[in-house]
Order: sequence, then structure tokens, then C-alpha cells
Amino acid sequence: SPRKRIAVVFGGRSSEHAISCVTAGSVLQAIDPTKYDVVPIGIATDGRWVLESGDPDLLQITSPDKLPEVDGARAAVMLTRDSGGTDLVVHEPSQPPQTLGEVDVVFPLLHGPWGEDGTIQGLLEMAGVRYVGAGVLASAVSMDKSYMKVVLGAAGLPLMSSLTVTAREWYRDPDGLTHRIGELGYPVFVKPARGGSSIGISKVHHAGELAEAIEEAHRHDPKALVEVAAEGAREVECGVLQALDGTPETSVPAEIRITGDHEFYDFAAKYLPEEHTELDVPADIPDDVAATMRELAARAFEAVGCEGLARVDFFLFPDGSLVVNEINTMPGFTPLSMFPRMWAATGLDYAALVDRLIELALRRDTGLR
Ligand code: G1L
Repeated sequence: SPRKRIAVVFGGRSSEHAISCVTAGSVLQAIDPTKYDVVPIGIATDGRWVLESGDPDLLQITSPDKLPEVDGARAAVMLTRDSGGTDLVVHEPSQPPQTLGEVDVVFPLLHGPWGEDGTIQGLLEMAGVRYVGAGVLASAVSMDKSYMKVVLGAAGLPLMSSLTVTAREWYRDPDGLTHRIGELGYPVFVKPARGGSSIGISKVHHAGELAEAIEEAHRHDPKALVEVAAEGAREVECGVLQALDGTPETSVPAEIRITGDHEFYDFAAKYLPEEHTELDVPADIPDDVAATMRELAARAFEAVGCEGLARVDFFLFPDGSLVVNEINTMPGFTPLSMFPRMWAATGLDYAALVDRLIELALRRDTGLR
């Protein structure tokens, strides 16, 4: 049989365009070229799909003021479904459309709205093409903090107390909601329910700061989540990766230690990690805590119905108790990111990780015959 063709899709309309390009550069270099035929597909900032050059040098950060970006001037590409499978078709300007042939797996490296929230997964389902990672529902649930709470809570996983506040509810009854939030207990974090990055998040210490924080969150999403702050807790994470038979396997846990005066793991801490955070891989935690974490991480993965991989983030309190903070179906994925580093510490290197994810995608049922 011919070599399988893997399309790596990256860029996109989100604020994380550049990090997606950098991640694609790492994944493109890690895919075994003797085993797979790789096609780099960029989504330009205006939403156009283009055939990229695949030159790894163009997908690196060479200087802080020169971030990589998809070259929107390149030839347009589209996925089309026909009787034989899903083909990639290239349109060079003023030339007839040309087929690149069938794609066997899409590796979607996209964040936030239009990519991580289940929309690209839905597009790929419709096209009948196999893809890496979580499906439509699990992607959408893990992008929406209020539904994430519903699903994880229903599965009996320990969570911080929280309340979802829509813009309409807040407009109708700010006093009633302020009272209910007071019963949760301050301090709380107020966050936009959807949106992968830390934009629009504030820490609120008393009722007087609440309205401004909720209004700020609502500028990013008409649905906000108000959540009790995990004061005094450590932030620990665990990677989940399916075995080829579907069993969720877990990595050794790791810890994020925030250095400097950041009140929480905010945007700067997340995107300038070397300046504000230290990663401890593996985390320096007792064996029984690590074992409980790994069990809870696998349960969270199954509760949300994830596929492929997920990173599960926890709060660890001084008494040894654990609370699930969130589950992320599209974690940071360069070789220096937490998820690949946790797996490296567990004995699976970056190339093996990428290979496992592709093998899992090839085993997916498209429902098409
Ligand atoms: F396809 C996977 F494996 F599911 C996958 C997809 C996306 C893993 C990790 C990511 N991560 C990202 O795309 C990003 C964090 C770089 C967003 Cl731009």
C-alpha cells in the first residue's frame, strides 16, 4: 500500500496563530518521512486555506519581533470528499485545480474559536477524513469551562465551587447573583467561559470588585464562570495518552511553579514561560498523591469522552487533596511544552508521541464505507 499522507493544519484566525505555526514546525520535523508523506496546510489570518512550503526555518521564532505567520499568498487548498476518499485539491491562481491525492489523517494544530472548539473536527467529520485528537463534543466541552464543570462534576470528579453567569442573567439580577457569589466565598476568579488563553480573567477579593470583573469577562464571552480561587494550592498536571487499544495511559505528573509577582498563571506567565514559570518534571509530590492524580486524570479523560490525548490540570492542597482545574484536549505541544515533557519523563519521546497520535487516528472509524 502507498505511504499514508498526513496533512498538518495550522495557523488560523485565533490569537495563537504564531504558536500554532511554531508547533507545526516541531510536528512536521518529528513525523517520520520514511513512513508518512507530510503536507503542511496553513490557515491564513483571514481564514483562507493555503498549501505551505513546509520549510521548517519559516516556522520558527527567529527574533521576538518577527513571529511566524501563514503565507496567505500561497496556492489555495481545499478538502473534497469523493467516492474514493478525501482528496486535497490545490488551486494555483489562473490554473485548473490540481489534486494532491488522498489525505489519510489530518493533524489539526489550531487553538480557540474555529479550531479547538470542535469546529474543525466537525468539518473533518463531514469530509470523512480521520484526524488526530478529540472529537467534536470533547473538543467543545473542554473549550467551554461551564460545560467542562457540568461533565466532570457529573462524573464525580472533585472541582472548585463555581457559578456560570451569562450577560443576560447579570443584567437582570446583579444583586441576587452578587449574593450567591458571596456564598461561594472570596476570593474568586472570574473568567470568560470559552477562549483558551488567559485573556479577560480577573481575581476578585470582595463584592466591590465583582461587577467590573464580570463585565470584563463578558467583553470576551457573554458567558462567564465565577470560580472559588484555590488559595495555597500547588498547580500540578498530568498527561493522558491512549494506548493503541484505546486505554487511557497517564504520564508522571509535573508542577508549574510561578515565579515573580504573578497572582496567577496569567497570559504573560503562559506565553513567556522562561520568564515567569519553572516546570518541575516530574513533580516533587508523594507517590500516593501522584497515583491518585493519574487515576483522576484518566477518569476525567473518559468523562469528557476524549480521544488521543489530553492534559489534565489539578490543584494540590497542603493536606494532600486534589481538585481538577481543567482538561485541555489541545495542550501546548512543542517539545518544550508541558505535555511532551511529561511524556518524555515517562519514557516516550516527542517523535514517538507524534507517531502514536497518528497511529491512533488511522484506527478511527469514519463511519463511511
Ligand atoms: F492533534 C492533537 F494532537 F490533538 C493536538 C492538537 C493541537 C495536540 C495539541 C494541539 N495544540 C495546539 O494546537 C496549540 C496549543 C499549539 C494551539 Cl495553537
